[in-house]
Amino acid sequence: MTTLRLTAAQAMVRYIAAQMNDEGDAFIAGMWAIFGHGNVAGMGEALYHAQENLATYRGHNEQGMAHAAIAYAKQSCRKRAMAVTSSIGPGATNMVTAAALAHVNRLPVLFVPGDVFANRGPDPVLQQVENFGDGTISANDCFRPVSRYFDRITRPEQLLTALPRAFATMTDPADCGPVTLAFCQDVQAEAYDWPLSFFEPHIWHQRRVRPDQSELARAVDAIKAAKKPVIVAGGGVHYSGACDALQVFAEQFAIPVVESQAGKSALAWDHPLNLGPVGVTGATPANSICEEADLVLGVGTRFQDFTTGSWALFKNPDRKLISLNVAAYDAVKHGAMPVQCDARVGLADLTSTLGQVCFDAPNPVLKSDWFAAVDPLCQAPSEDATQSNGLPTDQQVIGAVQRASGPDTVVMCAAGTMPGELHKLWKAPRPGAYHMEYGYSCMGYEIAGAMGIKMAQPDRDVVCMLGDGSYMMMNSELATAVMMGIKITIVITDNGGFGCINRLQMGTGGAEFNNLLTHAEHKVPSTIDFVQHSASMGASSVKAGSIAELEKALEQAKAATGPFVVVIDTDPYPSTPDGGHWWEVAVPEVSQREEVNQARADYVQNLANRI
Ligand SMILES: Cc1ncc(C[n+]2csc(CCOP(=O)(O)OP(=O)(O)O)c2C)c(N)n1
Ligand SMILES: [Mg+2]
Repeated sequence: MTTLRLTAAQAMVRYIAAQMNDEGDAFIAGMWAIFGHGNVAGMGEALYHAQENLATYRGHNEQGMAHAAIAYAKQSCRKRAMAVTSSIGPGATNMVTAAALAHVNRLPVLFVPGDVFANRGPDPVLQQVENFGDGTISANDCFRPVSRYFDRITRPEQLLTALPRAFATMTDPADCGPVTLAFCQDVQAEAYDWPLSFFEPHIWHQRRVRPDQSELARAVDAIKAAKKPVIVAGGGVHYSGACDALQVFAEQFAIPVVESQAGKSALAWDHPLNLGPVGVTGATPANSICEEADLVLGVGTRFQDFTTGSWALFKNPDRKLISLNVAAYDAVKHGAMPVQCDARVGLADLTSTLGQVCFDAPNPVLKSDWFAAVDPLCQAPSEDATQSNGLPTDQQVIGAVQRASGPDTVVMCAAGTMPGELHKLWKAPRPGAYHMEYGYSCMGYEIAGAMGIKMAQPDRDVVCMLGDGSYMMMNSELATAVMMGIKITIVITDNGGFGCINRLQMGTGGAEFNNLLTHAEHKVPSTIDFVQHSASMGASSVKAGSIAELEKALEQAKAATGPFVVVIDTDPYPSTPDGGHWWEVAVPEVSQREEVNQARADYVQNLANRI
């Protein structure tokens, strides 16, 4: 056996660089790294010598780097991913939130946190979390519940099995998610004689699981027996590359399609069968169809509460549920009839097996009425129109961004007011035009995520919609984007705090408290200047005092070569009232506040709709 003597870190890097997808690209497009104790000597040295085959990117915060990696994978429809390495201790645990984000959204990312000495000689080392009762525990055990595959590398040769398992997990459509290889720092530096064959290029083909024939037959019978079916398109439609197959299927049988946050843009917004956003942040066309549907066919959706209106949306008492999903876990949720398979092949099989059935196409008035109601909300206010407090609304901001966008624009977001408003209002012309991290809805995903999207698809314009709260939560990757020359447009809507949670608080009968900055126990009023703050990191930054100025700024942004930030003050109170379905948020059973008691009564009443 021909062998090559390398350290374990050198071997890991060499192996990673040799893993390909079935489109001829390296599966791991690069490794984000912040070095410190526990990875600088081992991984750092290995990455330095491997730069031609595996790029290293330096960020400013481990969580932010991981967000960029995850957004890269999501925008690449999981065809490509990135790795992130950190020092031991705080560098590592900074990535745990991002690991959870990737886990919830079923997105691949390779985490390589440094770990304590396997030989335990110098214990306790700097940043070591000592467990009094278990010598095998380190800070990295926090990754276990948020990793699809976890291993601690305590001997070099463990990589011979751990790395293939890691890639098998990241490239498996059902198991796909974050992988953590906690890498003991002494082991990183240790040499071993590796079989040369370990480093040969390896292609990971996308597995397209065909449906079991009897599951398919049962689903076909159920669809044939239905009168009012509806398709709920989830993120799996995108990850499987099934948008065209979905369109063919929907058109052949005239079945309406509704879209979850992750599914949005599967069909063009103006396709007659695309009834648009569904659920809590959904619109009237989709939600009214879903309320009456006697058959709900979920495709690549994990049916989270925002999609199902906390399971109160699909309220037809005769309603059947089919879940076409590559993961068994999702395929059987809520008593669904499972069709466990890849979305693309499953939809194609359904199309060819269903025969001649055809349903009544949805009434186009549903959509025209909806747009007649909400389009005016997105229009620029006329010069003399004054808002209740003189501030533009988030809907008007969305309208301005939409008007400045082209077919290749990707709008992205994760938390705050904007995800709900964009789900309802954004008109996505084609797959990939809408990138929403709404599985974990993690504040702070946005700027780093926008950077990852642009790295995945440099030819598309990326617009990051960002609340002032999310900006304050995590903005340091803006400096990274500046330094890497990554052109993204960031629209900061400054409504003086946590606007959406303030509204949720009011909606559940609560007093306005501790969400907007004006309602917090602060001694000095906020004077945060987002323009100066972002400019100090090197971004081009402007303030827009009105929607008209925002429109001008968005034009200016087109000529920018790096990040371009537009800050606009918005009204924290309005949100689009129409369309959205009830969301279950537990309201206190006992309160001194009459509004809370009333909200509790409404809550109990709404609970009765859940089936
Ligand atoms: C890391 C994290 N912490 C807390 C939350 C809960 N949360 C969701 S939205 C939000 C407020 C967002 O404020 P901002 O970004 O300003 O958006 P706005 O609603 O004001 O438009 C909070 C606190 C979260 N989603 N993520
Ligand atoms: Mg805000």
